[in-house]
Amino acid sequence: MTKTYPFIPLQFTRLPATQSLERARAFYHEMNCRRTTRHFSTEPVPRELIEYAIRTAGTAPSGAHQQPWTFVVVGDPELKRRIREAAEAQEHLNYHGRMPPDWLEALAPLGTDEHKPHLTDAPWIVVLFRQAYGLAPDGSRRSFYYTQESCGIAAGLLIAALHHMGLVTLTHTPSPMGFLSDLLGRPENERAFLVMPVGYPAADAKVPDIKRKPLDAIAWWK
Ligand code: IYR
Repeated sequence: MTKTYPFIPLQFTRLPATQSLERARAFYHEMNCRRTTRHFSTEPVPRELIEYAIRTAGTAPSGAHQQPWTFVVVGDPELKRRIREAAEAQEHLNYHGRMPPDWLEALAPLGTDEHKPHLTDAPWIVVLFRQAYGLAPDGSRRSFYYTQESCGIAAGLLIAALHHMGLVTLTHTPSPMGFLSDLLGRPENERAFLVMPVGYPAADAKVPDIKRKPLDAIAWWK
């Protein structure tokens, strides 16, 4: 017989309306300062910060609370070098034939290319793997649900946590990502989902001068 979880009282602090608004504004302004940069410093970052960011990501809601994520944190310079080499090999194929012209055109304003120095400059690379299904130690499988959505939400919380602690990251999807399972020795149920170099920005880090869509372009009230 499948048992239910015991149900316990929700821990919830009701905030006064003024404080809610104050916090809403402050959090928006903080998050609106977040930028993705491709220019990282080689300065080390304490491991404890990355641990807290991953703990925060692990608070994400997930389908049936199956928590279908694994975070592999790479700090070893030789392993980072191998990841960069394999990612650049894939990206070379992407930029020189695999990506159709309209995709290349969409990327052109951002100035991206197959060179990924951030993968060796950043002190850490966090690779998020999505567990497509559950795998017990005896090899038996169990269905997992909404794993893409769950991992997307977890990645969002990780990015917010990193920004909040004063670090920068870059969301990288060096498609196809199968090489990461080999290099990082992951089990058959895990698929690389997102590669995120994490660190401090380089002193001369640059970002494209992009604008975000205003509220009235992204929300409709009915
Ligand atoms: N994965 C490639 C290409 C790329 C695709 C998109 I969509 C981007 O927003 C940025 C890059 C790369 O990382 O260069």
